[in-house]
Amino acid sequence: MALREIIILPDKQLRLVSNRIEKVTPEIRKLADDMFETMYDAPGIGLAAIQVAQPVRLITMDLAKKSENGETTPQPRVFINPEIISASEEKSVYEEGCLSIPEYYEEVERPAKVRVRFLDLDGKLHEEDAEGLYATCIQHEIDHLNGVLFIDYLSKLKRDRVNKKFSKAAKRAEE
Ligand code: GNR
Ligand code: NI
Repeated sequence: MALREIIILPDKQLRLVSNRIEKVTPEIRKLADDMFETMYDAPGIGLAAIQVAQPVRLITMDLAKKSENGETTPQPRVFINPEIISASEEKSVYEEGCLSIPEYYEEVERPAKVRVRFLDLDGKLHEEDAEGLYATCIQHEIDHLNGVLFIDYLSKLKRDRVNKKFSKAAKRAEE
């Protein structure tokens, strides 16, 4: 396993739409392994492949330490080509953060429950109902696969402020 570098705002790769995975190759397995190591090291509860600059529809997640009582508690797991196939009218608000937007947290409203379809590393198809933190996290990660960031749901004022802060930091780092 190896740590990979997490790309940070304003890296334009974060806006790419990632490609579907046609076949689980040894390269994809290695990527998933490295993503787990990178995610635990960060630490984070989820990671999309584009965050380590790989534009493929692959997500790692481990909510074990974060789940609240009574919530679905998925084990460390991999989602390949995940899709939201239905979402509740009911919404919930969660304070989100993103490893590609370090140390910035804001409340985001999303559907409270979603049904998600995905493949595992054995190419086996799964369908699951997600709620609570699991629902929030899988929506946040699938957004990454579509080039969407949680700041896109905030007011223009807040988003502009964040973008400006990270653009300035990137410019300073150049010098
Ligand atoms: O580690 C993470 N925590 C988190 C908290 C609330 C909502 C979503 C997340 S995902 C984030 C890691 C990350 O950036 N994944 O893309
Ligand atoms: Ni994120």
